[in-house]
Amino acid sequence: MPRNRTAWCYSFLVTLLIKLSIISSFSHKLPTPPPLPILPLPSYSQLKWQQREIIMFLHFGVNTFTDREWGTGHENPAVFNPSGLNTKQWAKVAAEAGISLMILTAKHHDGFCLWPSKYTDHSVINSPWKSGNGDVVQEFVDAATLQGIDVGIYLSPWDRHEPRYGHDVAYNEYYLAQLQELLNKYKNVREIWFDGAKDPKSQNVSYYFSDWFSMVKELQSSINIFSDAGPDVRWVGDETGSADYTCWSTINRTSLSIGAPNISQYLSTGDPRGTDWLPAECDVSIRPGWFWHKSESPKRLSELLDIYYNSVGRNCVLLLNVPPNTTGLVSDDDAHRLKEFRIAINTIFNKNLAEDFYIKVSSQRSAEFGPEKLLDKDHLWSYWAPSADDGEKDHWIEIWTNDGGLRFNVIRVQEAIGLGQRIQRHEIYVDGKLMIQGTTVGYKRLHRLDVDVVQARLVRIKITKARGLPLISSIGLHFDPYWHSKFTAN
Ligand code: FUL
Repeated sequence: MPRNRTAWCYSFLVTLLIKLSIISSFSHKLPTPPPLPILPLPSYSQLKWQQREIIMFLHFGVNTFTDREWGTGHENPAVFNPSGLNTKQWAKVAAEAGISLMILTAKHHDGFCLWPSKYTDHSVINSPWKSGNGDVVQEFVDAATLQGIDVGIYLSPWDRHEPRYGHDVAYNEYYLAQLQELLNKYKNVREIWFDGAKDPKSQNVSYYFSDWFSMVKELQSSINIFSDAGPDVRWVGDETGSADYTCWSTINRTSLSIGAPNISQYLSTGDPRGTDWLPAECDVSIRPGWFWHKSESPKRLSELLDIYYNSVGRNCVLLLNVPPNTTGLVSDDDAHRLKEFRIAINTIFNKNLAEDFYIKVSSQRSAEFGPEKLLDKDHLWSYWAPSADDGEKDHWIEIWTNDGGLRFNVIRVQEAIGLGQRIQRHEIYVDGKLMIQGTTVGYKRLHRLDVDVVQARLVRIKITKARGLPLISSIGLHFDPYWHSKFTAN
């Protein structure tokens, strides 16, 4: 072989080897990108809100002292006189219950302001509490911050005290002035609550929601605005703490208007074809009323757990109202019940029984999207993704044990909602028997089985209908010792 030909072959081989090693280093080291999202998507603030799961409402004001639910607006500010108001106790109770956001009624329908608003004299200024020098909102914000808890504010649009109510421009200017006052004075407000209620006799009063919402976002951009129609968080459509069995975080905002009748069902289910990400919040009180009344007592633990399964377990955030009493404290009964509630949730969910077993999936997109992602602690950005072209009609996950040792009565499924809500239908089989015919999943779906406990070898979660490929961030099998189903296992 001539010399120059040998040299050419040698250099060709070297180049080929270099190229091959570059290609193989690419194909071995670089991860597969995540799949494309399916719109609409949550905002950063909406994701943070969703992860809170349970937040606390505090209804407090003149009604606490007059034993009413809706004040007339003619209350004498002198009635507001808590003998031992201690917002640190509120925050401590909340912290012990694992709450990360508390929302206070700065003004309810009676118009009485818990902060010294310069735009009205119907406020703490004219109450005997701290000789008119107090500010409940400030004390609330300080105490929450000290406990590392975020704050939210409820400012009722319906104001039964203010004479400008019903005079559209004048009243909207007044309302907007108070909104600015609050959001300038109290920083880092994470949720603002716009109640759609109006005086039944003056339904044609206009609330300038667009002006209010724009002003809110201008003053505090990371806040979530709650109303019947969002724009960040929607009302679930009832006050029982329960969402529909099917609950989408997506909806069409154009089909909603604040305070409108006949939209409750749409609010409760959301809409798989919705173009807006607008997740639902379930508001309910720990007691029959929103305000504290001596004659009332807190719901039983079993009722609170039902509420949890029907709200958090159906892709919503639970806003649980715990009203301070006339002393200005969360009453012992409520604090005790809340603590029991937190202990129960931890007892049920701190242990994921699926962790001890073998997980098999129908397919996987690549090494980065395998079944082990279903069991880690990241419930948003670490997820199992099936392969796009696995030829299977349904995508499924199986949890296996060899010895019949799966003993549980709750199944948890979570979607990677950062890439959109997708699952429309799913089925769960236990040892081949169809136990659950489910619909939506969303951030979190909890199924309590109709048996007290199941002893099984195989659990199969089958996704039968989805908008695109399902992306599942977490699954869990749990045992709920508080659950007594109507049926008994055979
Ligand atoms: C309703 C109000 O009328 C109730 O008093 C309570 O504040 C509840 C959360 O919203 O619309």
